[in-house]
Amino acid sequence: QSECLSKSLSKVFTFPFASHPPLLLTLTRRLASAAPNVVFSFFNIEKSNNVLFSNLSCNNILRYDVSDGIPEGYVFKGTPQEDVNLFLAVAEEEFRKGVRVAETDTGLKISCLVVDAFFWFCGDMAEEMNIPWVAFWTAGACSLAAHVYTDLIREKSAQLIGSLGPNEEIVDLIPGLKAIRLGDLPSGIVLGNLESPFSTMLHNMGRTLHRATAVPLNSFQELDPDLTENLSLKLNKFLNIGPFNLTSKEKTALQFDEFSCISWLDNQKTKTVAYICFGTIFTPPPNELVELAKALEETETPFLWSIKKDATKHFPNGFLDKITTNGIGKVVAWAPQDQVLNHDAIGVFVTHCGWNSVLESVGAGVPMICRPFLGDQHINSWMVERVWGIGSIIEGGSFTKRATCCALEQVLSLSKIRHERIQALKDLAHNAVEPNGSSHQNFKTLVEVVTGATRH
Ligand code: U2F
Repeated sequence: QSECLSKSLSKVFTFPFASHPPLLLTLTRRLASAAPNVVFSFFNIEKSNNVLFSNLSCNNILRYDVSDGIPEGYVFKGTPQEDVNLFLAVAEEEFRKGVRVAETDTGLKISCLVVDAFFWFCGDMAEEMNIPWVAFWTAGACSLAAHVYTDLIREKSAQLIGSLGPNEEIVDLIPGLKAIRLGDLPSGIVLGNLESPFSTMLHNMGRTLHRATAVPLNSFQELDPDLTENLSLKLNKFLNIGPFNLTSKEKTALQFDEFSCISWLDNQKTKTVAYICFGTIFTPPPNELVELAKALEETETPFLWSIKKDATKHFPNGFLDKITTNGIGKVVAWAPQDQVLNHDAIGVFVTHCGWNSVLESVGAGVPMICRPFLGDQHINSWMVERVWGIGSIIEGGSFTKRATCCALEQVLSLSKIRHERIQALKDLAHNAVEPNGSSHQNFKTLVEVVTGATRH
């Protein structure tokens, strides 16, 4: 009983897709170790929890499974984001149920909600319970700003649509960002389906987030000083607490080297290898896989390619045999990406610009060739090429042999200016997580919110 009195309970809700669950769990682990008196109940769908908790034991983190919203016997129709939409339809109800379950299980009263920022409805839940709402944004300040300012962007761009194409730059469309192209905004803001469940969720999030007690994100403030300054005025406790790949060095399930990538890299020359990976959900269309493979052959670039096994059937005939014989490339179903990027042999990262990939590349000082697909990936790519100057977006927006050869040659023969920019950002990222660094200090503020040391 006395132990219970000194304890409190925080509830963590994760968006159960892509890299969101491991990131939310990393945040939870950091908080659980900084606040040993707080019990964290971690809510996620069963399939994802099975992976996350396979080799994790932590006294003050309790695992809870929620429904994925897939009705029994459901046959998938193959519509876009079908699994996500099914989950979103039940998410609020599942999480509300979860509050009661966690309180009954532990005998503790919930004192804080730590949730993926997507779940804007948690603002109401926190208000009803009179507890802090910590809304964690898993990506960068640039995409968050696009969602926070969606109404303003729609208003400003209303007259421009039709007269301006998706590739023309617009100045001052997003406060804190000098320029952007409409085509680089996350879809569902101005272009694409504005009414889909996903777009609606993000729009609601952007409108509600100012009510959150704290908005931490996986980034570091020195990367985006203007956006940080702007969003700090708009949101309560806007806290850059990353990059997580630098703050949390414990080996996660992501970091196992099942396919011996590191020993293969050990035999390659410094800064010569292209590492290719498009994150946890996307694979480029078959024709682009062929073009990319041909460009690697043409330029004789050594490469390590992480790609789902199923997709390798789209490679040009004989491609896999040839690279096995001449040893110029290695194709794997999974690579310990952060370790790979930090290997001396890596000269360039060919990426979809998912936020974690961008941060891992920045932290390792590796330039990028960007081939974004959706969501925040276009705006991240814009930042990489045009704002930070540490990579190139593939010309024409998709892999062709010609554009890919040019990009590989250009990025691998790194210019002095680009090299200096990359090194400078890498240093800033590493400094931010030092004990006196901005991210470290911001994390302390977050711990105060979660432990109740700061009233909301
Ligand atoms: C969604 O992004 P993804 O999960 O597709 O991509 P990333 O944010 O880049 O995260 C991929 C993570 O998986 C790791 C890699 C990253 O930490 O190191 N990984 C690996 O270790 N080995 C592999 O072979 C493959 C991947 C979304 F699509 C993006 O638009 C968002 O920016 C992102 C964050 O919200 O979530």
